[in-house]
Amino acid sequence: TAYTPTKQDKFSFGLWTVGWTAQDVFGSSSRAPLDPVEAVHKLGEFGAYGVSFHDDDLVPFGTDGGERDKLIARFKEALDATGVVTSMVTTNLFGHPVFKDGGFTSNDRAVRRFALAKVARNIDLAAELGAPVYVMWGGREGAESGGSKDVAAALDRYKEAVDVLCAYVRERGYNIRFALEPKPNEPRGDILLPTIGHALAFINSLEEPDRVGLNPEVGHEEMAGLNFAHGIAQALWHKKLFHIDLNGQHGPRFDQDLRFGAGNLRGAFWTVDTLETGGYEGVRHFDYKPPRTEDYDGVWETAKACMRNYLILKEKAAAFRADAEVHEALAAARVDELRQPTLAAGESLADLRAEEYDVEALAARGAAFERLDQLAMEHLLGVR
Ligand code: GLO
Ligand code: NI
Ligand code: NI
Ligand code: NI
Repeated sequence: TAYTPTKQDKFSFGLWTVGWTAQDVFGSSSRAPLDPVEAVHKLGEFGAYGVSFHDDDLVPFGTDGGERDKLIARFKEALDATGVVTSMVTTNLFGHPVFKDGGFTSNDRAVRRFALAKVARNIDLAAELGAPVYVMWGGREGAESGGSKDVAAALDRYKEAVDVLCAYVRERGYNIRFALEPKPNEPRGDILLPTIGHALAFINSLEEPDRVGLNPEVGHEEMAGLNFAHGIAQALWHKKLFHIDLNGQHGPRFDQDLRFGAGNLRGAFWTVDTLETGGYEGVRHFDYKPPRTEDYDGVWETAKACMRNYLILKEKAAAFRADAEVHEALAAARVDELRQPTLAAGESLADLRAEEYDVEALAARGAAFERLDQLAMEHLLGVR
């Protein structure tokens, strides 16, 4: 039936999303821990294509040797039984107090060395499980105060870490690309690489920039007051949209991690439109947190709703793009004209300077954007 996800839709979920036990800054857990094996079975049953995880989601921090192997083996069995794939792997460099000043950019050099060793071990597991993308979210890479962090030195160390890890996957022959996840703040007062734009610029300074792209998250850009659809459109333009974290957010406040479609619904519509028309080929990955109010029935509702909302919005966006009146409105708004180079072949600035311009007439032309936007709104509201 309509809006029922299949593996072709390439939906994936972090184990830490449905598995969040809902402890927050003001209160303890409201849900019992979820076995990763059960998470895989449930998500597979609902039609998900993949799962992602932090090392510590699968193997609690400090678990070694035989016990670690056992946990990995039963996880693999669940993947085999359900056909769910490992679509992304990442490292928890934020939970343990050792990372209180960051992993790659901690002022404490011994902590930085431990952090890199922790990532390398988990990259081996990612390769073993066939994960194509390895995410780096530097949630603790930052500061609360001005004097405590030498930002230039921190960026040197950030670059050193990413360069060393790029060399590692190259030497091992792993088929893994890295994706940096920007976030402006929370848990640190200010986080390094705060937005898509900062992270794109940082990638250019790396030794092997082709191995590194982005994992932008809806809520993170919106916390910074930015337009997420524009952000991912630019990431796609740079060929750097390697992965995505879809969720919902109500403007610049704490990281709400609502299910996809909640929060800024109009933003979600343009996000889906951009992903579906902009050549994105990765998974549609949800990074959200089922609210603390919910029991596991509520958790599964939110997981299904993320996928359902994506499929509903995909249908709405496709209907918008197919609508004859929208085609007219797009033409009236000269949207296609923007694809024409400003200078014709063979022209130079001298030709432009020689031309006569009726500036008043140009200024008097309406842009006709509001009709177009109203049509989009009416598709979204379900009245067209
Ligand atoms: C937190 C981040 C976090 C990352 C995850 C993957 O705000 O969104 O959930 O996505 O650690 O590295
Ligand atoms: Ni987040
Ligand atoms: Ni995220
Ligand atoms: Ni978030």
